Amino acid sequence: MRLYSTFVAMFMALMCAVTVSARELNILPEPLSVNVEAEGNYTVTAKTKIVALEELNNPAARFAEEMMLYFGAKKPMSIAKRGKGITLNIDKNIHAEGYEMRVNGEGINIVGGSEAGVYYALQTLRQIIVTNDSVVPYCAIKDEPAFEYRGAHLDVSRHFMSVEEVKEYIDILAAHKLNRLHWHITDDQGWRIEIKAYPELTEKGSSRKETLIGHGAEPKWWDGTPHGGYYTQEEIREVVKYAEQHYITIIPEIEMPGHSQAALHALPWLGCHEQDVDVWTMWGVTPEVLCAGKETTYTFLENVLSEVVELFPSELIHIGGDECPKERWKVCEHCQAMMKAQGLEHEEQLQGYLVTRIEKFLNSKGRRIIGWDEILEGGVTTTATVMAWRGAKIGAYAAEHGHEVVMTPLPICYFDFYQTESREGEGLRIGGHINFEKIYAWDPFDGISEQARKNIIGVQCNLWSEYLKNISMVEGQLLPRLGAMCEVQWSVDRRNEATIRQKMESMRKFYDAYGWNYAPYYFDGRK
Ligand code: TNX
Repeated sequence: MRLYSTFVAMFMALMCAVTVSARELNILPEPLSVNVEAEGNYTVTAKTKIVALEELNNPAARFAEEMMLYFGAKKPMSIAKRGKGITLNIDKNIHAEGYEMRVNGEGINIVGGSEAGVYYALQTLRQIIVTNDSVVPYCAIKDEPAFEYRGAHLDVSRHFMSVEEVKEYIDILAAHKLNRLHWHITDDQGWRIEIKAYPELTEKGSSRKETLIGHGAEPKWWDGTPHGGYYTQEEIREVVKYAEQHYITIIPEIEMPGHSQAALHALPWLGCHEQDVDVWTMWGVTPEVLCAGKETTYTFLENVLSEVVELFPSELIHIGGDECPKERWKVCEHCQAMMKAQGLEHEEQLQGYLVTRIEKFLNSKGRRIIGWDEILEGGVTTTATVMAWRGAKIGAYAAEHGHEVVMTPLPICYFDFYQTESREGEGLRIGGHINFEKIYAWDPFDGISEQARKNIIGVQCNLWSEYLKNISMVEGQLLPRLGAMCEVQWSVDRRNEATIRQKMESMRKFYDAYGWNYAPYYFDGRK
């Protein structure tokens, strides 16, 4: 009897080993290669040691914290200089954001191309642990990203998100191996960053009286509730540091010369006629824009940007540049005089003049500009990076003409859009329809010549918050679609339609473990 039960136990153990080792690891985004060389598992617990030298303390500490949340432990996993467990090292011959990970009876051995590479290996490991009940099958993984720029945007002007909420957003991006947060901190509906030279910007420009209800069809209704909020410079520094610790660069966006009504409310002299305007309580495109004729506007922008570059180490600074109606400029004596003085024939060129002048200023500070694709219309030079939003064709055009391009075309990357055809149960959203499948099937290189492809530095999804009032709603728009997006960003050529659904089912466990909100539609099979 005893012999029989021993035999059964051995047989069961063997069966388990086979099933676990042979199973798909479900890593999202898809790594470069995954090999299962031997049968067996290594189980990670709250007591497993992380073995790392001082220089890898940051990725080790991040992982230790992230695992503590999962294990529900009282203190983070311990980090030691010697011993066995999860070993971290750097090998500069590996791609800077890449890594190699080997799991066997000795433990888990990770070698990254840099700190960031080690961090991404640990993100992969975290996924396996969380979605596989702490059991890590013996395996050898090699990995590196397809795109250098893997971004998500967050609009905190239309609805303010607290420091804690932005940090949670950063956590989600990091878990999907994104490395850029495009932070939209100024717009018509609220100026959200403290600028010491102009306290009025946040004193007056950071709150609006009320917000439009619905899509604003006639008759229009407002909610009668003030909405506001801003970040002190200290808070900005805190968020930048948090992002850095998660290997995410924050690209701040200071909108100009359009989408600036909140600044115009605070400082009316920024306008062509010193209009008395409110922090906007509607959505869309306002005719109230910064005057591009007065020298005081340029001084203002330079002073603001001087503080911005002190707060954000990002080489790229986003200067907006989108949706700037020219009605005010056409009848403004200052704008017309500036056009004459600069030999400009039409107002689009005046916008080009403003963008180019600001570009030169930022260059003098050692930074480069990125702007929405309208900046092409004003005749900007190829030193500017273009964020293609009005369509992939514009991105292709910019790439063919020598600009570095971030692809974020509206029909694929606007995560504020509805997620299902029927829109049933979704709540009010801005419009459109983008489901998981559409993003997953997208080829960001479509229509771009072989030689211009190198100019596509990356891909980004955008979270405009007109209809997203808090981080939970933002998350419901971001997840699970970010699952599709991150595979385009990190593993564009390695995507596999046959396995993605199973991977996302596995990711769902991960989202649940960290308490992140996600939309049910993809999982329910609703398109
Ligand atoms: C267009 S994309 C805008 C934003 C809106 C968004 C809504 C872009 C450069 N401008 O101001 O929030 O559409 O989807």
